[in-house]
Amino acid sequence: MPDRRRLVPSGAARPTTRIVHLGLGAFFRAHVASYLQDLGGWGVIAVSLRSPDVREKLKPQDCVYTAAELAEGTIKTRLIEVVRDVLVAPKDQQAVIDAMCDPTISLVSLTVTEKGYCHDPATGELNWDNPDIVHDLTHDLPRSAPGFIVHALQSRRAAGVPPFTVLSCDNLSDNGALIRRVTLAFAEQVDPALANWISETCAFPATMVDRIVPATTDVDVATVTGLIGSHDAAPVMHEPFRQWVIADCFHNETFPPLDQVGVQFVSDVAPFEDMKLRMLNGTHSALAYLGYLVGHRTVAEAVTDPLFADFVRHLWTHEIGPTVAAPEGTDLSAYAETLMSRFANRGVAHSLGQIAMDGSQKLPQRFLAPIKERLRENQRCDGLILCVAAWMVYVSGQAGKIDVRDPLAERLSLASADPEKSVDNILALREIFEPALAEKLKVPLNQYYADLQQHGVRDCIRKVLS
Ligand code: CS2
Repeated sequence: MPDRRRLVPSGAARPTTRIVHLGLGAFFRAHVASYLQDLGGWGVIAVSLRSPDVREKLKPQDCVYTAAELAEGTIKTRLIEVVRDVLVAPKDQQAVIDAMCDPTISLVSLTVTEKGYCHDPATGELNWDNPDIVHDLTHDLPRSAPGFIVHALQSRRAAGVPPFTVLSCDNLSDNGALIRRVTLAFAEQVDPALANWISETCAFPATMVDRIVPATTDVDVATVTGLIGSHDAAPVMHEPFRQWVIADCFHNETFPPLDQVGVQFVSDVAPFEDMKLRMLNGTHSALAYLGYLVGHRTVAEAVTDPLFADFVRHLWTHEIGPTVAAPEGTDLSAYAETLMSRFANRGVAHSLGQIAMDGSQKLPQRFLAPIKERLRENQRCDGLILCVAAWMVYVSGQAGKIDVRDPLAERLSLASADPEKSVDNILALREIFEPALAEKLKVPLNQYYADLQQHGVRDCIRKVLS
């Protein structure tokens, strides 16, 4: 864009760095950073754990970028200036550790997606065979999120610096307990005394985060550039809604007073998290697999298809809703209707392919946990089982027609190579399915898998609704 001036900071004072954030995706920049921008005073060193792309775009514009709020027919832009520096972990490992060890850093937050926890999704335990964990246990400088956290805490302890708080902001059940568990397991291997110190002194509050943030496209870059009159190489697009609920386990100056900007500090995050993870993320994944197979490409497109809207409402009312112990005072059907209008927002082009990614890491908390509860109580959950079958069809890749992105993609493709045995082979993947649940799902999943191929998605949905 040689004819456009590059985006520059506004000139307002920038906040001092007090947070290191791992995982520089669009979600962090549209959610966590937007709250910090409202709050003021808390700057962030953002770390990309993999690709240097965003750094290359952000650094020339001094790490500022536009957050564009997408309502139907209108776009509101806002400059976000809380990111003070960007590091790329594979290249700047020591710099990342140094930043995390700086005594002025009191918080390390994470949006590294489900697979970034290097855990076994079926059990929630650290996966010792994860290649990043194998690497981190045999090298001085880490590359995984748990590896960076443990190395940095080890250096802080050695230097007599108190630990930072670790704040997981990913869509995982009991995310605080999960990051605590994988951190302690890793630390135990490095030095049991370190694990002990972490266990006694370091806080890992649970959180629930919510904002729909589609991946930024080239068209978005051009649109934002047109709106703001200068070239922003790294804008983020997001819906108007946002919510952040954090477990209230600290009352001191080491944690940003986010309650001043609408974040809820609560004693128990679980009801918020269960509700959001199952109602929102669960039906997102339902739409992703079933919708994709009939040719829909965005969430808004899928829910304006009446059969899909009915199916999502069926899941909320009859299968998922009954498993959710909503937070006190929450009307679950009103929550569901708000979700429907958020999904239907045509301003947000939220691609089903984006949501379908990493299904092996998402299935347990989105589909399998509610299925387990429904089966235990002898209640129907055929809609949810259909969603799992649709995921199985999706990950079979349909002879190269679907670009399956998943850390287990290779094993999923091998498992589904023989159409007669696909379901049983996929059910045998212990990282995803516990043996007892796999056994219970064998018959209905084989049935739905065959029905999906023979009669198609629409017939199967009609069968569930009938
Ligand atoms: C989505 C989430 O990609 C996905 O799996 O379900 O990113 C979803 O948009 C957010 O959790 C909404 O808060």
